[in-house]
Amino acid sequence: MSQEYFPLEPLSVIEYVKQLDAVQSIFSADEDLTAEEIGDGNLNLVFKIRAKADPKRTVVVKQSLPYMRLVGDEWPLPIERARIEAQALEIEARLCPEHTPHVYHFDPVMYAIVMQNLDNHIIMRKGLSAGVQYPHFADHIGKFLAKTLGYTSDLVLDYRTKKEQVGRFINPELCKITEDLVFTEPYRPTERNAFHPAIEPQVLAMQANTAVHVEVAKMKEKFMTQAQALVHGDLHTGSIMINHNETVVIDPEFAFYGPMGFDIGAVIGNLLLSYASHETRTKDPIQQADFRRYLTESIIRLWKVFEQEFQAIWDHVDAINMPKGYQADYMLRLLQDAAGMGGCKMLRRVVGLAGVSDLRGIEDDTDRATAESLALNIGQTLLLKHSQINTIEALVELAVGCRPTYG
Ligand code: SR1
Ligand code: MG
Repeated sequence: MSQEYFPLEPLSVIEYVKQLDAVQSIFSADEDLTAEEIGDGNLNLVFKIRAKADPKRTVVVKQSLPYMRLVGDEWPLPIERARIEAQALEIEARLCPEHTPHVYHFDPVMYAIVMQNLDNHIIMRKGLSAGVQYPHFADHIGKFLAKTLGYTSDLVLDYRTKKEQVGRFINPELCKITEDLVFTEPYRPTERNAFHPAIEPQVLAMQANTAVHVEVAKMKEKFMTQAQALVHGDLHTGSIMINHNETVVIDPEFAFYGPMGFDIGAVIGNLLLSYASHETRTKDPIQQADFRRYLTESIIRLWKVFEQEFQAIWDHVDAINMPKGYQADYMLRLLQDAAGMGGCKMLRRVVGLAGVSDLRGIEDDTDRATAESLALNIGQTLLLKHSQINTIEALVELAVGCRPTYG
C-alpha cells in the first residue's frame, strides 16, 4: 500500500490494483491488465480495470481528487469524501445488498474504493433518454429507500447509535455544494448559473417570485437542520446503474444525516426531468404517451412500495413509540418534502451549474429550450404547491398538468 496520496493514472492504477490482496481472487499477481479512465462524473477519477485474457474479470477503482473535476483546482474539495462513500456503501450493503455494488477494498491513504464493475448495467439516465423502460425499477428503488432511510433513522436505531452515526457522517463541504447549487444559486443571478437563453424570461420571473424564495428557504432549512436518516445525498438517475432485472445505487459520497424527502425527491425529480425531456425527445405522440405513462406509473409505484416497506419496518421496530395517528402525519410530511425538494432538484438542473444530459443533450436548440421550459414549470409547481399535496397521485397530476412556456 502506498504511504502517501497521489492521483492515479491509467498506468499507475494497474500497478496499484496488482498489489491489493483484496482482488487476488479476481486477478493473479503477474497477469496483464488494462485500465481505462471513464471520467464522466463531475468530481472523481474512475477507472475500469480488466484482465487482458478475460475482460469479464474486472473491477472499478474510484478515487477522490482534492478538487472538483468539472471545474478544476480553483474549487478545492475534501478527498475525505471517499471515506464517507465507503462507509455509506458498507451500511447500504448491509441493509440492501441486492441494490448496492460490492466493495472489495477501501484505501484510506489513496482515498480509493475498489468495487464491482457493473458491466451489465447502464446509467439509468442514459437508458431513460433512449426511452428504455425498466419494469422492476420502482419496486427496487422503493425498497432501497425504505430500508436505507428507515433502518438508519430514530424510528429504528437506539438513541446513542443514531447520534454516533450522525457524527460519522458529518459531510460539510459536500453538503455546502448542495446548499449552494440546489437551494441557493438557481434562485438568484450568479456567475455559475448556466441556462438556455431562450428561457431567460422564465428564469428571471422565477428569480423575481417571492413565493419561490420563501418555499425554497423552507426546503433549504430542512436540508441543513433535519438529521432524519442517513441519506444518499445525490440520488439522481446518474447514480443508478440498471438493466432489465437489476437496479444498483452507486456514488453515495454526498451521504449525511439529512431529510428523507431529499432522496425520495431526487428520484422523483429526476424521473420528471426525463418526462420533460421527452416533450421533444420523443415526437411520436403514441410513443411519447407510452413512455410518459411508464415514468408517472413508476413514480406512483415507487412511493407506494416505499410507504408500505417503510411502515412495515416502523411497525416492527418502533424505537420511539409514537402515538397513533403520528405515522400518517409523518408519511404525509415525507411526501410533501419529496415534492418540494424534488422540485428544487429539477430547477437546479435547468438553471444551475451542473446540468443533466436528459435536457442539455437534446441536440436541436428549440427542442432543448422547450423541454427545459417544461422542466422549469414542473419544478416550480412542485416547489410552490408541495404543502398542498396529499397523495402521490396528486403530485403526478400537478406535474403532468404543466406545459412548456417556450416553444
Ligand atoms: C459542480 S458539480 C456538482 C454536482 O455533481 C454531483 O453529482 C452533485 O449532484 C453535485 O451537485
Ligand atoms: Mg455522483
